[in-house]
Amino acid sequence: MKTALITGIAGQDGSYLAKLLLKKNYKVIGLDRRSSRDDRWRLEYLDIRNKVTIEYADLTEINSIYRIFKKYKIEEVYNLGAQSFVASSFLTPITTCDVNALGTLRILEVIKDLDKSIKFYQASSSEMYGKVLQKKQNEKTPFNPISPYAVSKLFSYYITKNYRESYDMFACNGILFNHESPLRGEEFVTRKITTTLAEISAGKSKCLYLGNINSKRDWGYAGDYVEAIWKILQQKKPLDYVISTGKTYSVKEFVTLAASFFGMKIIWKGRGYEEVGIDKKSNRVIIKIDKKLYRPAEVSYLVGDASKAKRDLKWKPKINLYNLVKMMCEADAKKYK
Ligand code: NAP
Ligand code: F7E
Repeated sequence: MKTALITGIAGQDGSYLAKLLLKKNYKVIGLDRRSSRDDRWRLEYLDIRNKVTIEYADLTEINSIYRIFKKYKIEEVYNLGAQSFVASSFLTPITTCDVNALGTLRILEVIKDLDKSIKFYQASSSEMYGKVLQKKQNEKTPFNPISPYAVSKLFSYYITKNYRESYDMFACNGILFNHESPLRGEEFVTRKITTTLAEISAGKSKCLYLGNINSKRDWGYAGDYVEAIWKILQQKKPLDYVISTGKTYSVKEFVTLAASFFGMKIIWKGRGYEEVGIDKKSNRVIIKIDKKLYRPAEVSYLVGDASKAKRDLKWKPKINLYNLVKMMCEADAKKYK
């Protein structure tokens, strides 16, 4: 039985990955920070709350990380813990970098010090491409980050590569494009859309306020993406991989599709901040723009080329956007049945 450590186990990817590793007969240790709220709802949702071992620690405190590595014979580390919300990174850039950038370095230092044979996975992000310099982004596309979040992730990307090359460590980056699920945090746009439309449909809310609805993203399903994460650490050589679907859609297209699962047909009228979405059946404005939701710098277009993952990992996504949105809408609608 292998032992794996997942940082950020209470998050979306941490929970799905824990479920996958348990299925593969791993002993799963989860690094989680103490919270005054019970934030283990995702582990409960997947029915694995009592099957994983939780250790309290914080990525900003190296001693707490050391303690876990000394206590268990860890063989694989999946570093998923992060301040992962891009919009917040403009408000708390220093904390974001402490957790996302230095947090990675702290783990790498502990591994280098204690046992260099431990395999390490870093959760890198398509946000690193930022204002894109190539139409479809792959492992060779130059990075051009435009948020504190993206800059913090770029530090981690390079420090992971640097420890691999300098100290012969099995350290890899997965450059994952956006991936969603019913377990996605409600602050991210996809889940904000599906939860608010469920509320509107149940008469609990009147309007969905959004920022830049023309932004385009390559959205996949988190359950598919954690399979790729695991596969990256099972390869013979430590390498970096782009994980994506290869298709891109605007936020507006996501809203229109999600609304259809609630029996609504959206007609878009107006432009810019004045644009609204009207539900044709009720003839009510149910989507409005709130300019406060725009970011100081906006990544307007992302689409990944995961050919290398397809070739080496034999990985491809199973769930397309239609089925992903359907799954999320059905899960959120259940609350009101
Ligand atoms: P998530 O749901 O926000 O989970 C992140 C987890 O990290 C949370 O459980 C959070 O704990 C924990 N965390 C935050 N600060 C910490 C600290 N100081 N010490 C220890 N843990 C801390 O994010 P996700 O969607 O699962 O993403 C997983 C990873 O992949 C993140 O690194 C993210 O940046 C990266 N990524 C995500 C995507 C995507 O589309 N989902 C794409 C590319 C890369 P709390 O619950 O206490 O806040
Ligand atoms: O925004 C636009 C917003 O916050 C997507 C993280 O997992 O993926 C995620 O980062 C787009 C942006 O995700 C609202 O401006 C419009 O263009 O869902 P999001 P993200 O910023 O792409 C990457 C790969 C990560 O690594 C991150 O950890 O949607 N948008 N209106 C809005 N976004 C939000 N959140 N809320 C709105 O009202």
